[in-house]
Amino acid sequence: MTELDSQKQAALAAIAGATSLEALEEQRLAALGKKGWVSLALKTLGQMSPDERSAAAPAIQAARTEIAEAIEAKKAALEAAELEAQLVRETIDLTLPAPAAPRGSVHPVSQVMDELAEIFADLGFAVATGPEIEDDWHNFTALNMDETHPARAMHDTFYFPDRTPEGREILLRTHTSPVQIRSMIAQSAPIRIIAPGRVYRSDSDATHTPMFHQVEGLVVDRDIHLGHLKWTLETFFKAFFEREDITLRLRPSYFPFTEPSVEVDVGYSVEGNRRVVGGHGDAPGHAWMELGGSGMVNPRVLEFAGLDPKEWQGFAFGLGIDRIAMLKYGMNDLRAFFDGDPRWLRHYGFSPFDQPTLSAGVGARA
Ligand code: FA5
Repeated sequence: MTELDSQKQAALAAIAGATSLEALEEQRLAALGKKGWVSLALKTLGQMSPDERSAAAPAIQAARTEIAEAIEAKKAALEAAELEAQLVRETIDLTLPAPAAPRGSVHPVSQVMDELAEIFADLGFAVATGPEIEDDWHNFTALNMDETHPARAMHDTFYFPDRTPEGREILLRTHTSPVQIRSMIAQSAPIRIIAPGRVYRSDSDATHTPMFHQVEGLVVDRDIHLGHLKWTLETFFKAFFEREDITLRLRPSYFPFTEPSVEVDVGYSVEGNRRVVGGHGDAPGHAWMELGGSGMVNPRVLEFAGLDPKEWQGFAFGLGIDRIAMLKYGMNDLRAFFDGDPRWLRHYGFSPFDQPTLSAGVGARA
């Protein structure tokens, strides 16, 4: 056996015996590294005569190839073994109960916004939105409340110190009614929209909060009358409260932007300490509860929005979303809606997986 042969046999044996990638790398350097014996043997070829070289070179080249292949094969085997060992080490015990992952829930207000958007969509209404930071022209003036109108004082308004470039006062909208104006200006008539969203008034007790939610409704078309308003609200409430015995009472009222104006009351009774909607408010054990305002759009408002009142009529309504949520789902104190107490949310929240939800669309844009 030549010296080269015995060196090769020794190297192949060491490679076969390597138990780690590090040990294998040592063997690679010892043979094929710059100062490895294969590299040194290759260097000796330079000093040989051509005849000697062609006699010696094939054996050295063959030894280099054989050792390189042996190293590659061993490397693959060691890596596979390492992976196998890792898989054994990191086995997951699927019989263990998984730790409970905290899961959020849909806020009742978002849920109710989804529900009413779906019901009104069935009646042909689109969802419209407007800014929560409004100017006093959209919030008051175009709704027939000029600067000196006493009705402005009925809304406890949060004003900003600045004005718009046109000199209008900037405020947090006190109702969703400015969306009526924006929709009429943007899309002209006919119109059939609802506008759910946040509104702000400086007000706080068990049934009033400084931020609350309303849903505006607006229909503008030809030959629209109060009967359409009553049918629309009645149909909506029957679908929303999932009861056929919903009784509405339209009570004469006053809003500068509707004429005539009617307050919308619904009959209810008290079961335990819960108010349950349904039945005639004048029946024994029943009473009426106000849910919102409504009426025929004042012709002056149509004019402000650029529509000809001789050609177009409309009805509008504004309902308190938080109030109808309390009624449907049995909460007593409105303030808890906005305390952010996770226990309240766990109790009254809805699973987003139980039914499809639009809240990302409606709530986030409003
Ligand atoms: C309005 O805001 C009118 N824009 C409604 C309207 C629209 C009338 C279109 C005619 C045509 P009002 O201030 O009454 O009206 O408020 C409407 C409803 O919002 C109330 O019936 C009540 O359900 C709710 N609401 C009013 N203030 C609060 C409050 N601070 N907290 C919670 N809900 C409130």
